[in-house]
Amino acid sequence: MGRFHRHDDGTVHSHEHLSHDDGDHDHDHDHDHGDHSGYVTGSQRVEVLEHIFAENDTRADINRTAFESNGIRALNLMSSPGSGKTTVLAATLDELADDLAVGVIEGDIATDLDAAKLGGRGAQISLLNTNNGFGGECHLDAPMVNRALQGLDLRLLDLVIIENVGNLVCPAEFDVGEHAKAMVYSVTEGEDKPLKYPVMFRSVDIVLLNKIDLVPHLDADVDTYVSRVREVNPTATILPVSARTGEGMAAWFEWIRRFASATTTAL
Ligand SMILES: Nc1nc2c(ncn2[C@@H]2O[C@H](COP(=O)(O)OP(=O)(O)OP(=O)(O)O)[C@@H](O)[C@H]2O)c(=O)[nH]1
Ligand SMILES: [Mg+2]
Repeated sequence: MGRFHRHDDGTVHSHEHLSHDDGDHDHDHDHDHGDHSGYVTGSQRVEVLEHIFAENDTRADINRTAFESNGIRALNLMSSPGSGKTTVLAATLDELADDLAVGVIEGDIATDLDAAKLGGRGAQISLLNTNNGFGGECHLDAPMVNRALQGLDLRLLDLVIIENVGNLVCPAEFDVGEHAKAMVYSVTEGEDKPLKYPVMFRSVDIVLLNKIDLVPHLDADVDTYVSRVREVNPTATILPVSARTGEGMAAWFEWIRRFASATTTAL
């Protein structure tokens, strides 16, 4: 059976990986723009989707229990490819190294490039390549994170940060057992993105508006970016930052310390 997930335009995106134990399989990127789904009725398709998300959510609860029974807070960090997740993470690990035991689940379709960049900064790193038994998925789901937890010694950790696969749509649809969702949105992406791809922007607790060091070189206005995020998410914390220069990063470090020390999901 295929795995489907919802896109904001209502189309359904299928993958062949409901079972994660069936080895490598093809990544089916057919988008269902008409009824080529093989389902007899729309309600049949809805039932399948509900089943798939219910299965994910059950596994997410297992992950959350694993975090909480070890006193860990978990953050799901998402963005388009290249917005700056790894650069933000590297600075964050350096900042927190003396006070908090941090674990990173590094989700990428392929390579250990990001995991290597984060090594040597005092954190435990567990790499999960989705093209290694997970069909090259464009997001992490709860079973994948569950697998990656085996690469961390949870008893020693205070905080786990999950760097999701770079993708502006799919990762937001899957609860992986985190306590909060964060996203990096860079000024090079264009100010229209919250309106065009609202699902992730709506889902997050905090948006890091990254690469503000580039504003003088772009036809970009930080206030417009902030107000576009606000249009789709009135409550998220929005922090303009440059992971490159460090500008604005103190506010992020303060946020993540507060998040890590919270004992409930209240931020
Ligand atoms: N000028 C500037 N460049 C940045 C900043 N943050 C990240 N970059 C650069 O942007 C590029 C992508 O950064 P990454 O941190 O790899 O982005 P990512 O979101 O982890 O990328 P994927 O994991 O591939 O999705 C790299 O060349 C970074 O050096 C920033 O604040 N300013
Ligand atoms: Mg990265």
